[in-house]
Amino acid sequence: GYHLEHLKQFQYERVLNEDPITHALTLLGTLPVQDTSERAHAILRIEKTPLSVDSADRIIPQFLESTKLIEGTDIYHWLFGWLAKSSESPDVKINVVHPATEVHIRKYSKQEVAIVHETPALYERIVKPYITAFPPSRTQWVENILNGTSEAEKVLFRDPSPESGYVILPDMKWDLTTLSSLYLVAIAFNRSIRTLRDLTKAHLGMLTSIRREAAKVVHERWGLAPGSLRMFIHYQPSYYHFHVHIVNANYQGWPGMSTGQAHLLDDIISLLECSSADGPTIMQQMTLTYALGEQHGLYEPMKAAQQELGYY
Ligand code: M7G
Repeated sequence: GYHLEHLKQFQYERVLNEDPITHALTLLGTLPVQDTSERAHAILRIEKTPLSVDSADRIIPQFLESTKLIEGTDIYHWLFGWLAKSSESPDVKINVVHPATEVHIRKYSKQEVAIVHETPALYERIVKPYITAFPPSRTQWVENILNGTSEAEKVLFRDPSPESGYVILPDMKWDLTTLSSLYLVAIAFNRSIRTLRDLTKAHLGMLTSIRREAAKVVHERWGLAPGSLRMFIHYQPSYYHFHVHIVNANYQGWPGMSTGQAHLLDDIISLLECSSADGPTIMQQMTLTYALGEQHGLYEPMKAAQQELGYY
């Protein structure tokens, strides 16, 4: 497991990314591979945890060990503070990817993006072969969740139908506590849907069920009212196994919520409803426009194709 003794063997190589907004640092290094004498690349994303509302009344009297005045004037003062060691809330949340592949390292690296246009023809020629080339091992974590070998006790809803079923569980981005930044994910059992380009009217039942059950589960568990969820689908996603992001609508801080990448589940449902019963759906006929990071595997071929098509 990824306990302290294992993490302490991390050998630091370099910083992949820093994010002052989310107070996060992403590091690349190596960790020993279990039961071998080898080391493999490890990505550690270390993020300072939010201060919890539950401890608001104790922050000053009990949590703060020391302070240092930075500056002050008139009625205004700003100071550094050190939390007491005894504080019961964790200081950081650490996400570990190990062994990390080259694709992971590229995904977590700071990078510039470019807007590209993906016509249906470019989808067929460039994107589809790219998706198909991923080894199944890339979505092993999804298989583990679906067959119940990992995160089983975290599952909030399960419909086991192979065609239209799915599970809803907390996303690994979430700390499982801070309701204001709630983040769940719904993962389909149907393995044939790689992206929203594969969705058809036959999937409407599954999509509306996800919309309904997600709202129900957050109401029952956390008392969140109708309308408190923003549900969306990524294009491009990182993992080509169909899933829906389920996020507290009042929180905007998560990455991956920008225009072009996040498509509202409700809009996707509506686009399918507006599509003709036979023939390609609207999403299969559309040019999809989105930002690609320069480290993304599609960046070079898509950029070259933009020139051919006269977009650049
Ligand atoms: P995506 O749109 O394919 O990629 O979403 P993104 O990571 O660029 O957003 C995949 C979603 O699944 C993300 O929100 C991840 O945080 C989440 N996720 C990824 N993994 C490997 C796991 C996991 O092992 N468990 C859980 N619960 N969520 C994961």
